[in-house]
Amino acid sequence: GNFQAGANGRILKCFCQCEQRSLEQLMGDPLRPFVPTYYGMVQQDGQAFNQMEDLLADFEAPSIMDCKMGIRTYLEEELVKARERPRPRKDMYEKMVAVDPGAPTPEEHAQGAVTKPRYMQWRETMSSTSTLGFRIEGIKKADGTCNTNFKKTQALEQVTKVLEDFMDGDHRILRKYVTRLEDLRDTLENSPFFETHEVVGSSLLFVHDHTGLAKVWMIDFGKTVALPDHQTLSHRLPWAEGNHEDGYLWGLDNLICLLQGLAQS
Ligand code: 4IP
Ligand code: MN
Repeated sequence: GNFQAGANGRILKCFCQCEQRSLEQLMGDPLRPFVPTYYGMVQQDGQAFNQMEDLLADFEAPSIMDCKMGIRTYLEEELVKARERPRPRKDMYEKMVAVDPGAPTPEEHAQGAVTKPRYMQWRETMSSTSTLGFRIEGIKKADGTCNTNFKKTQALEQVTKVLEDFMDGDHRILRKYVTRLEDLRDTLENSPFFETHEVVGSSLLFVHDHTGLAKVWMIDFGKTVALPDHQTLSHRLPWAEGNHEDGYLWGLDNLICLLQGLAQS
């Protein structure tokens, strides 16, 4: 996989230059408390890794959820590349057909392949990415159960149910998550890094345990890129090709709103 065991309290993740650049800058940004501490690049068995804090270290039998943030899950440059030189992907066609055999066009069926942006956009519209600006990617609960079968979890009611189930109706945990996300939003709105970067394919990692510890971090910066000079983002405006908007804060607003609603029920 992407990970390897690291030293105590640290993990090793397959090296990615883009991720390294982002993590290094984030260590000097107000967002630092919401990001795994970065310990630099290391080599092991001839392979390069980014070494970072193991966010699960302080938990006892943690329950974990990964939410992918934003309205767009691929970079604008991938769209340009696919237009200039389309690279049909058989693997993505197969992933598509496995979920919905009717999804590919007759032409795509004949090719047995789809382009990456086509696949990514289809995933966005099948899930809550397009409608809510975030989607649930996976959950691993303290009891050992694992679920990554959320490709078609789109409706607000479905998403709400999954979130409720993740917290087993524990309002103490829920309130801690809401507070943490509100703090994160305040920090994002005042972060020089966030203002000047397009944050695509990044997730929020939710972790809690039976002791009542509950935290959220930003993870996965492999597609977090600096904007062309002096450009800044609102992270709330709709995306149109060329404006680089990622919908990150729009999604976070929706997520917070949903959880606040649950906290009051
Ligand atoms: C995956 O699709 C995810 O979107 C990956 O994003 C993406 O990696 C993969 O693209 C794509 O196949 P499924 O989740 O539907 O399987 P992430 O890494 O954020 O989970 P990229 O490379 O875009 O980060 P390919 O091109 O790596 O296959
Ligand atoms: Mn991810």
